[in-house]
Amino acid sequence: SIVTAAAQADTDRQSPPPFNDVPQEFTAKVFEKNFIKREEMIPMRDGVKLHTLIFIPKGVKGAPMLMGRTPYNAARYEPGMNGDKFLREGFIRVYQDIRGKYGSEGNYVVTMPVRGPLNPTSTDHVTDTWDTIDWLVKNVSESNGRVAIIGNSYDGFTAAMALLDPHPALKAAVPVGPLLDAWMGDDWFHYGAFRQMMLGYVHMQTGQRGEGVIAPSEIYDKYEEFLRAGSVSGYAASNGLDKLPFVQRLLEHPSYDAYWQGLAVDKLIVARPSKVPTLWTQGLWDQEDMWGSNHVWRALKAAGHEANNWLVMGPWNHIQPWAGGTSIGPMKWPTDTSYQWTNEMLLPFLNEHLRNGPPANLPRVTVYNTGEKRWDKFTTWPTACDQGCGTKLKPLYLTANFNLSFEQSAQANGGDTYTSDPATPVPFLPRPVVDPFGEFGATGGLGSAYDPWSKWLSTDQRFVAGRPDVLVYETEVLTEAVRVQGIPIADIRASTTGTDGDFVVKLIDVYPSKDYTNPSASGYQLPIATDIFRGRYRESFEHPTAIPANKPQQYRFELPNVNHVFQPGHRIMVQIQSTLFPLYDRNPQTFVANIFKARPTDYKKADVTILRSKAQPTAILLPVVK
Ligand code: PG9
Repeated sequence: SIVTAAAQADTDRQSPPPFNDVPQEFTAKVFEKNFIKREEMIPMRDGVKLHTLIFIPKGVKGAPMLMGRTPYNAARYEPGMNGDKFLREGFIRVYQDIRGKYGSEGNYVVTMPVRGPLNPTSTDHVTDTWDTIDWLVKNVSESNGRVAIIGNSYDGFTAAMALLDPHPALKAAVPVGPLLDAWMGDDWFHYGAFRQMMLGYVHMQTGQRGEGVIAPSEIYDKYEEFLRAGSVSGYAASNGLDKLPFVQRLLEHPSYDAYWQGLAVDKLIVARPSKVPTLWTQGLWDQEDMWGSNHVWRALKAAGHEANNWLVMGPWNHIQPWAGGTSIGPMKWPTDTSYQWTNEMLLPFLNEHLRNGPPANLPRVTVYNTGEKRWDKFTTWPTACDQGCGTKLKPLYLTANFNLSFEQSAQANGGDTYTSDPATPVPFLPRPVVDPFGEFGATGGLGSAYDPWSKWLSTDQRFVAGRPDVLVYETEVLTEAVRVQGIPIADIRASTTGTDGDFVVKLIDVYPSKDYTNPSASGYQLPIATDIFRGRYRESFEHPTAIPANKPQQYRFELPNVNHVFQPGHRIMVQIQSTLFPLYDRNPQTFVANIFKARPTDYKKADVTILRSKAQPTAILLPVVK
């Protein structure tokens, strides 16, 4: 018989068993979140309302509050079904959009200065935090009236600002990788060299109030794009970024003038120290904010305020304090150091100060030992230093034939010359270099997690070691371990044919040529402390001066903190170069009033000679301890 297609389909549907895995009716069991969400617009003293999300574990009473203040969208922090670690531990979590961002009213000013000469209004992060805490303790009935503030980077900056006039209910603060002095060594500059790739960040942050929309750029490789644009102002103009007020402000403030000094939160905190227990935390390979935590801790200690200030430095990049602290490059740690920080340091600290928990008994300073792969506890830090540490810094000298030695050269003359050409700057990452805050990096969130940006400070330096404009000095293979605990100082004597110039110094642990158990670590050149110094600031950060051509000059600057052991079988290496491009803008090597506005003709090749004679020694002063 003839069966129509429709009749056949009917039969198929009805014939048992139905050939269909999608039942006619199905409702999955609905699991309920283990917390309640409140959304509030909290009024500040000037009437501006700040968008605040409050997550309360179900059924809690007398719970402490853990708050964060962010320019990155409070809603993004909403936890999943089971809450986050702290909700599960019974903390109420509070996230607030700072003034002018996302759901909050008011105006956004990048790292808004405190009220005063740089901020003529009646409010700042200090008052906004105070007003928010005041509201929270009066309006969150499930709380015990105690608050801690915590946050990473920008949110670490807002956490630190709370300390300038803490509300009595603020019982603890945990600034993690906070931006505190953006000119000296956090996001915007390092010793005056400008981190021009942050322009992508300004684009994302200030191009709009809400989610960062990045206009696609025509060139994928930022190395090529920045090179073609010439100066920083040329780049800003070619991308339309010169219309952004913060970019305009940056372009007018290349030096450490009153603007940057007034923004240096570490100095403000030392001038107005609080009694709030504070756990300053940072990564040893933080690609964005290497300055804040350790400098403010040192300054507070020097001013006699260490009793309520603790310092933790872990083996982390900018985001690793929060997760994935098991490795850096091919180097694996035996434990998850992020998990240890959260569980063994942070939680006990919060419990002690917010719930009368047992004393956390944190050592004053805890630093991961990146050579012996374990946490070390210190009663003070650094262990060796120029003055007042008991052990002095030990110079590791550059010597002939590109060697390094603890013995100073007896040579009357000596130096090694390279040509630094602004037309072919040394890349800071293998090309192509993708903007972490640009159209690719920013997709799906803030670009700090963007790989390889997140790892540039720990990248194997073999990719540049063979360049003629990178000087490479190394020790013999070590037969004994060299242990360093503190802050190495680069003490460079150099002359240049130019009238300005930058100096990049990398202290490197060279792994043995063959590692049978971890082949990818073989011969790895692991930078353990890297920094850049803009030569015009060698005499004053505020008033730059031209470098006299061909006259030896001294460039002395601190490198980032280290707690490391160069193991037998390894070598110590030092690399010196003049550029780290395109992360840092190029120095034209001709002295001009404002480098941001240098003209194409100002960019000139220079022959740079690193001196290593008896009279003009170059050394890295190492905090060597027994
Ligand atoms: N490092 C980022 C930042 C902080 C402050 C100003 C500009 C950038 C951040 O991760 O928040």
